[in-house]
Amino acid sequence: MKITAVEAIPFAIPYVKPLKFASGEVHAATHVLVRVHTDAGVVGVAEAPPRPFTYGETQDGIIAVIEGIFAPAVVGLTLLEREVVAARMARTVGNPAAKSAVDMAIWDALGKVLGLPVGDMLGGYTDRMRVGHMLGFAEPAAMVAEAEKMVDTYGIRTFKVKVGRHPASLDTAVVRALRERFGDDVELYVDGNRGWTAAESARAMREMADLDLLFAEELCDAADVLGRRWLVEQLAVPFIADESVPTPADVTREILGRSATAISIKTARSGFTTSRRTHHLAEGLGVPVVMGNQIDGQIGTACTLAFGSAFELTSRYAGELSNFLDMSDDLLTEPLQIRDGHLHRSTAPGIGFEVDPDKLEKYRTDN
Ligand code: MUC
Ligand code: MG
Repeated sequence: MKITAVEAIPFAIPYVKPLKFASGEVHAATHVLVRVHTDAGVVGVAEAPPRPFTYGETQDGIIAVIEGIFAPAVVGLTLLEREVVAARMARTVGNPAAKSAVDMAIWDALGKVLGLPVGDMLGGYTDRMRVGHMLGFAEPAAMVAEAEKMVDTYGIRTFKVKVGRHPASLDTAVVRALRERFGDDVELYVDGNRGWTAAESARAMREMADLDLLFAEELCDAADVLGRRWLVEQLAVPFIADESVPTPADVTREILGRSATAISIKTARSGFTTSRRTHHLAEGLGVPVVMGNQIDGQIGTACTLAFGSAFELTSRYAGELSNFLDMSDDLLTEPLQIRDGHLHRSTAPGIGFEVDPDKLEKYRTDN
């Protein structure tokens, strides 16, 4: 069960439709495939999505830190020594997506060696999650049309609407158009990716007060400590901390500081080992959790699904599990299938997916 090598392979898969939001845009999945090899012959796999606009990581940087620091630190450890892996990687500041992919690939390998699905190893609460879809910036009519397609084709009925533009009426018009089109048939929430000030956020939320929003997420900069607390105090809906809570300590600070009242857990930035800590903390603090999307491909989505379905708290709300639909292709032998608004997790050992070697050959960018 010993780790013998860790590979970091860059690949790029274009998006059919780029995702645009207040802090950036994504036109291609320029991710890193991480493979953890073991002396049992089993290989664990996960992917790391670089998000320079959120965590400062780049594709080259992820490869460099894995090859130069994390691989030498974990080779020789067993798959059961996940806390030792976490402690050794924690000696390096930052690099959340790189650390998470190494962690999840180790869990994948462990599940494969034991013949158990990782979702069951983590908690086994349910075998499925409700799917929520993230609507990126576009004209109101195009965003409504995309939501219609998601309802009709996949049965998705929860939408996170990207906001944070100027003027804010561009965004409030979209949310209003969605509510008018679908009535009470859909759940709607908004994510500002820090695009507005606290005052702009408060004004926009007042404009949308009659639209029955489920949550508001990271509308303004958490560094504006008093402004954000002032905003959160006046909201009638839970305020999700996302970019501001990559670590459990950040969750404690935001919740106890009353500048957030819910959190997003993203396995792409906290893997399984740290996400588990974050989940237990959220449970203890009594705050709602939404399983977020780091603009993941299908591998990342399978990871989110494995973790989100493992606990009651993480599967209570729809998880953001559908943005891979915007990609032109992916790496899996069997694509994830959203049916009736749900994704079911695989019962196969490990996280439950297989990489197609021909697809990897086609999309890897290091050959
Ligand atoms: C999200 O929830 O914010 C966009 C930027 C990022 O870091 O994640 C995505 C989705
Ligand atoms: Mg967000």
